[in-house]
Amino acid sequence: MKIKSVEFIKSVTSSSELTFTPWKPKPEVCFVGRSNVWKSSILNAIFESKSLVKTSSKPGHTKHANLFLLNKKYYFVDLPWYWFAKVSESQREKIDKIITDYIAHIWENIKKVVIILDAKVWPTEHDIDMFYFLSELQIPAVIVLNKVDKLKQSELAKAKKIAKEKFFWQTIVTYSAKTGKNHKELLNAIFHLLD
Ligand SMILES: Nc1nc2c(ncn2[C@@H]2O[C@H](COP(=O)(O)OP(=O)(O)OP(=O)(O)O)[C@@H](O)[C@H]2O)c(=O)[nH]1
Ligand SMILES: [Mg+2]
Repeated sequence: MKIKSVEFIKSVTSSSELTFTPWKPKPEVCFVGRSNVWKSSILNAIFESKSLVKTSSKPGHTKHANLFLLNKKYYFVDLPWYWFAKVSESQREKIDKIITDYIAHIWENIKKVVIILDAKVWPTEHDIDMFYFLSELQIPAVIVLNKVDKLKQSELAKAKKIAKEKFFWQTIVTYSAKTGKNHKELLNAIFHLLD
């Protein structure tokens, strides 16, 4: 898939904005994960852009659903983190509601959700909860084990084995946003059967 154009379309800042869908239905791919797993940075890498998607060295940055139109054909959506330890329970619930309401509202258009994990951290209950939520809606997931440049071969093999057990039957891609390792594999997994 050649990236010909990417446009920022809008930010959905609260669930109340989802009572109608102001954007034209197109196939969507959403990106989710705990805070600071480099969701926004991976989107920039896919878009071949350095700064279109806002990133921050301060964890907990992305708080809205940010929609981008790719090749005038697909929406790629940077969703907020579903887990960040350093926030109040009410803030966490508010963000959780944006993610789950967004996915539940647009589910018919969502072709895939890319769940990004830090390969050094075993899948947490929050990752698994998201996976089951998607399974109930019959939305396929692509599991990305990011930051693999930090792992030894044996650690990587173990991380893959555990991910396979936890996210059975889903596509798993090992990746490094830092080195670009397996970028092609990531694109193949995302764009496979998207139309
Ligand atoms: N060294 C290095 N740093 C990176 C890379 N990718 C992301 N970062 C840094 O990691 C930090 C977090 O990246 P983000 O992409 O904002 O992470 P996120 O998962 O979107 O985080 P939230 O929006 O908080 O959920 C930023 O300071 C990035 O600049 C990379 O490939 N190499
Ligand atoms: Mg982000």
